[in-house]
Amino acid sequence: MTPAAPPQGFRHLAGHLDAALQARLVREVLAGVAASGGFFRPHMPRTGRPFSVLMGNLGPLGWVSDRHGYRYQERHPLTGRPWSPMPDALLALWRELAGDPRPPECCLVNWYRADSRLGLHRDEDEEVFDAPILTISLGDDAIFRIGGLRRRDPTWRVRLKSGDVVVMGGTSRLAYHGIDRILPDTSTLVPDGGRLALTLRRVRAA
Ligand code: MD3
Ligand code: FE
Repeated sequence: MTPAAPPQGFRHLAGHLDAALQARLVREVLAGVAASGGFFRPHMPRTGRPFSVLMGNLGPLGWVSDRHGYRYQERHPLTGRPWSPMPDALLALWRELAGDPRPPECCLVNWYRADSRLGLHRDEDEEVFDAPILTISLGDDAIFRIGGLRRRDPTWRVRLKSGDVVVMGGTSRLAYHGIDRILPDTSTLVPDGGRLALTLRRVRAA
């Protein structure tokens, strides 16, 4: 069964970013990721299984996953370099849409190719859950799935397109969600193809 609507606090702003801003974000985000050491492939803590998604981070804290667990850290796991700063355009979107006076501390950059997926999970490695999560989709379309607070709750599917912004506040902040699949070659925005998802999070209280 599919619920009539996604959880309270979920907002899908379709087509929020114009083509020029999308192109600027791709350029600035890829330059920032390259400067700290490039994309890395995370691994699942218990099994060591590699993610099919490549990751990078921008901002003071970056999310990483390896045999030791999931965590936020200040440096790239392979180069030890600090993450590059978040582009101003991302901070401006947060100010416009997040409704929280504190800036985001992490922009996780997920790079999906044709066969990449992200299984159903909750974002719960942060120390605070009172700020929303904001996600920007760039490049190929994706089938996004969002459910409720329990893994077995019914889920709801949304097709995310380049330039869409999703805000997860309220109840939806801790809802199960994932990316079922990418629709390859539906966009030419990303130079090497695929989809970039930029996920902005507040990690710490102060
Ligand atoms: C709903 N990323 O990085 S974005 C993630 O497209 C993540 O890369 C997906 O899930 C992506 O953790 C989905 C939308 C998203 C992000 C965080 C959420 C939806 C969310 C947190 C709570 C509920
Ligand atoms: Fe997530």
